[in-house]
Amino acid sequence: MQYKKSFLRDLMYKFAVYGDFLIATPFGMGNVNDTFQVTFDQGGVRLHYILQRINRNVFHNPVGVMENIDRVTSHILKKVRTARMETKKRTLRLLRDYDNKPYVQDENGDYWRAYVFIENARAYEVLETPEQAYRIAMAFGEFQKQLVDLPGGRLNETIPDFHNTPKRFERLEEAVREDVCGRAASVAAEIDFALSLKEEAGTLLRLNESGDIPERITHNDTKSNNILIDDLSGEGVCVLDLDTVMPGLSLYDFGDMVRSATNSAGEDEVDCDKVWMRFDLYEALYKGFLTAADGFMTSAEKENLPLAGKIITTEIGIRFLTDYLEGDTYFKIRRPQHNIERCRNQFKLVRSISEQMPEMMKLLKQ
Ligand code: GN1
Ligand code: MG
Repeated sequence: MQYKKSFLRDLMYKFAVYGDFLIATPFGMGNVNDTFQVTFDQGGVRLHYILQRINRNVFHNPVGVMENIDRVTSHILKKVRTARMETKKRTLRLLRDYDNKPYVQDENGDYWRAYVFIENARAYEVLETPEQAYRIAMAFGEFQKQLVDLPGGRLNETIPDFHNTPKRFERLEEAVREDVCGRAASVAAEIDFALSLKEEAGTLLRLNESGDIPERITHNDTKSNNILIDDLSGEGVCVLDLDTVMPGLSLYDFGDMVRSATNSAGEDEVDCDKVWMRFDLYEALYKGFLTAADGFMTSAEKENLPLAGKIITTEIGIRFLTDYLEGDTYFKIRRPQHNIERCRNQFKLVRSISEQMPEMMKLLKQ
C-alpha cells in the first residue's frame, strides 16, 4: 500500500473537515483494508483521524458496508448520549463529504472512509491479564445488546456466508482439488487435520437452521484488537472494525473472541509450542460476555459457548489454509509462508481448546 502524500491529502479534503492536512502514516495490523492515521492542524491544534481504503476484493458492495456502519454507529451514539454513562463509552464517528455521504471515492473507483481518531486508548494484539479479557468480552457483549433494537430493516449481508463453516470447508476441498500453486502435498497434515473437524464444525449453523439459535446483529470479527481499551480506566471503550457488522449468530462473536483473546502468544506466533488456550483468559472472557449478554441470550446459545470457540478457531484456520493453497489472494501476508504459519497456529489452538473442553463445560455448569 504505497500512496503519495498528496493523494491521501486530496482524499481527506473531500471530507467536510476543518483545517490543514499535515501527515498520514500507516496504522494498525489489519489483514484486509489499508489504514492510515492522519494528522490535521486545526487552528493551531493537532487532531487525528483514521483514513481507510475499503478492500474491494473482499467487500464487493462497499456502499452497503458503509450503510451498515452508518446505521450502527448512529444508533449507538444516540444510546451513549442519552445514557449519560459515567465511563466515557465511545463509538466510531464517521466523517462525511460535502454531499453528506459517509465515504469518498478516488479516481480508481476505490472507496475510502474516515473516522475521528479515539485518543488515550489502545488495542491489544495479545492479552496480558484476565481483566483485559473480561473488559473486551463485556464490550462486545454490550455492542450486541445495543443493537438488539436497531431500527430499520435487516442489515446488508456484506459478505454472504461469512461464518458459514460448511461452505468454508467446501472451498477448502475445492482448493485442495485444484491445487493451483502445487502446495497441497506439502501441507497434507494440515489438510487431514482440518477434514477431521468438518462434521463438528457445522454444529452452529445446524442449530440455527433448526431454529434453536436465533439470528442477531453481530460484529463477526471480534478479534481482541478490535476493542479499544482506555489507558486510564482499563475499560473497553470502543468497538472497532465494523465492516462485517451484519446478521449473524451471537456464538460467532463469542467464538472469535476465544480464538483471538485466549491465544497465549497471538495468531502471528510462528513457534506453535508457545501457543495454547489460556484458561484464565477464557474464564474471564466467559464471565465478561455473560455480564453483558446474559439478559438476551437463550439457554441453547449459552450451552454452546465452549464449542463456539473451537469452531470459529477451526474456521479461521481453514481460511488461512485455503488462502495458502489458492496463492495468498485474500489476506495480506507479510512473509511468504505467513498464511500456512497462521493456519498451524490456529490448529494448535484448536487442539488446546479441545483438551480443555471438560473444564470449559464445568465452568458452564457452575
Ligand atoms: C481479517 O483485517 P482483520 O484483521 O480485521 C478477517 C477476519 C479474520 C482475521 C484474522 C473481512 O480481519 O475474518 O478473522 O483477518 N476479516 C475479513 O486475523 O475477512
Ligand atoms: Mg479487524
